[in-house]
Amino acid sequence: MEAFDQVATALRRARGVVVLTGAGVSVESGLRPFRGPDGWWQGRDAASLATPEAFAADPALVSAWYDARRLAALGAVPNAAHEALAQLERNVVEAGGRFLLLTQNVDGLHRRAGSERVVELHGSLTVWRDHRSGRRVTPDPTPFTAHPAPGPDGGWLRPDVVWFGEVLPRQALDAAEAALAWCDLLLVVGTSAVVYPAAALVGQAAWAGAVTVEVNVEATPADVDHRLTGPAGVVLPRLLRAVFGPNSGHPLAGG
Ligand code: BV8
Repeated sequence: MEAFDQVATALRRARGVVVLTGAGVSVESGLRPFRGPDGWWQGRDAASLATPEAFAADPALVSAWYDARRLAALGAVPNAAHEALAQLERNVVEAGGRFLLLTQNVDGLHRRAGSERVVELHGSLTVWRDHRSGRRVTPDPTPFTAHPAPGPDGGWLRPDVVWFGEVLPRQALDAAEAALAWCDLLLVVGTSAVVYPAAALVGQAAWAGAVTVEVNVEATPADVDHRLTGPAGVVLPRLLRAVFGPNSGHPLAGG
């Protein structure tokens, strides 16, 4: 039986579904990933922009870069992959199952697509905080007039994201680890699976007995049971139609 049918069978039987997503799921919404020919890290070192040290060294540069990404994310629209994952959540929960979406993405598109059970492992671009007091604010959807922008308590505004060298929010990690206890199917969608501790969740799920499936345009280092190769915006709606019937795939998706 080919991989697609094996995954469809596993999803049909699943009572606990966890999804781990990365930047690849937002590529079809026009947002750049990090790696690869069109990635943000192409010709640039992540440490030069996505670390507390980079912000301390050049807050104007880092603030401007994140503000540009914030505006791009606010201007983007969820694609068929986001929509399919929101539909999958509804289908699994309506059937009495459990569901959780763990995302490394900071673009907010999963929630805008209607996903509810979402954990943002690496924070959000749409929320910023005073780098001294930590007080959070949600800036208006217009470009900052100054970089860095003044915070509410005399500090500078920084994005409420997890930079390299910073620990993930305890709540997010706890929610992810708790879900692995009931997860019997893990979908790993659009991530290069090289950044930790998020990437370690794949092995932890497998170790806990879950079937692990990667949906990606190419194979990654993730050690999974099945690989479905193709754009998430095509593969996921097709998988939903195969498992939940013709009306459950997203009308936008071809095929
Ligand atoms: C920490 C937010 C405690 C900010 C991000 C263990 C081993 C080795 C290193 C470490 C380790 N533990 C900790 C580290 C250090 C570090 C790390 O993992 N380094 C890596 C580079 C080796 N981790 C940390 O620093 C973490 N903090 O551990 O704190 C600590 C501290 C110090 C030392 C020890 C412990 C914090 C990590 C979080 C950093 N913040 N983002 C921002 O957005 O700017 S990471 C960022 O990159 C993303 O959020 C994501 O997590 C990560 C990877 O990106 P992806 O989302 O996977 O995107 P990428 O472009 O790489 O890949 C896209 C994929 O999609 C590709 O596979 C492509 O083929 C595919 N694709 C493309 N189009 C499509 C598609 N797939 C389907 N459909 C398509 N259409």
